[in-house]
Amino acid sequence: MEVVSYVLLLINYSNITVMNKLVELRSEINVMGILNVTPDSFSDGGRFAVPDSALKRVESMIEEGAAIIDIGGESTRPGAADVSAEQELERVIPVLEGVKSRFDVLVSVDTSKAVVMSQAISSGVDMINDVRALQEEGALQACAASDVQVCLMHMLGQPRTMQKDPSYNDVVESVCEFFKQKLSACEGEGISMQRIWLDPGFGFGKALEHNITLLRRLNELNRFQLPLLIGISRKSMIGALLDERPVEGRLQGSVAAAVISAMNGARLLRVHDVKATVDALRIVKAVQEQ
Ligand code: 9MG
Repeated sequence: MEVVSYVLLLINYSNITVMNKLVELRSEINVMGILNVTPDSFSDGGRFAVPDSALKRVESMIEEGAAIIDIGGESTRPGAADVSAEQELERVIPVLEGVKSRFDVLVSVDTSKAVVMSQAISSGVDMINDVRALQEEGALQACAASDVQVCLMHMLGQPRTMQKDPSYNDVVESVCEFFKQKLSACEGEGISMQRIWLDPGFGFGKALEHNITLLRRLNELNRFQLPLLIGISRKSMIGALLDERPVEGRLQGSVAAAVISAMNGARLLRVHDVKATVDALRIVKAVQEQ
């Protein structure tokens, strides 16, 4: 076989493999492993800012069963400072390219900036995970010009101020109304619904009672018939429910919240503790499949 045909065959094969993985990602319950590449990351102390150690962390998350790795270069914890696009690009792109060249795994990039989205798309990202739901300038267009998956997350306000007394009449209905508007913006830009994920944004402009209500009524978000991505791992809500437990002691609470989410329809759990969550979700799947 000619070299050119052989290369084309390989490219087609790898596209089919990625497509199969995406179909599986949208239809089964899976785990997304978190890889923060921010110096001020709240849960890993910034240990993974250097690409080499980041790659080791990715390898172990894959071995533990993560279906997708979420790389983030902007801290979105409450009160976090803004980062420039240049800083974000410097942090995220080498890690994304390193992961894509070494591992056969889906990768998402957690960003709100159009320029970072576009660069990540050129570097082979599979999903854009945007906590600002494509509201920043150029973000809708950057995603529309690609075929990557897109996660639209609900947030009230901005990370710097979002936890200052958030208030809702009905948090579930507010989140649904927000999704309606963002889905219509996506449709208007030509982003197909087959690429969209929804995320209620636990801890993003929500008091403890709002987070509990969202978890209890999560199944109401299934009205959009789109896969739900849930990020609840080690969040302050878990700490608050465990007598202000610090981040290191939130494993069991986080796994319990992941199980509740999966029982209520979540398809993708964004977590720090991959193995424990994967094990717990195997129990959920066995019960759901019977
Ligand atoms: C980046 N990031 C931090 N928390 C998150 C959450 O709850 N959901 C999503 N999609 N991304 C998050």
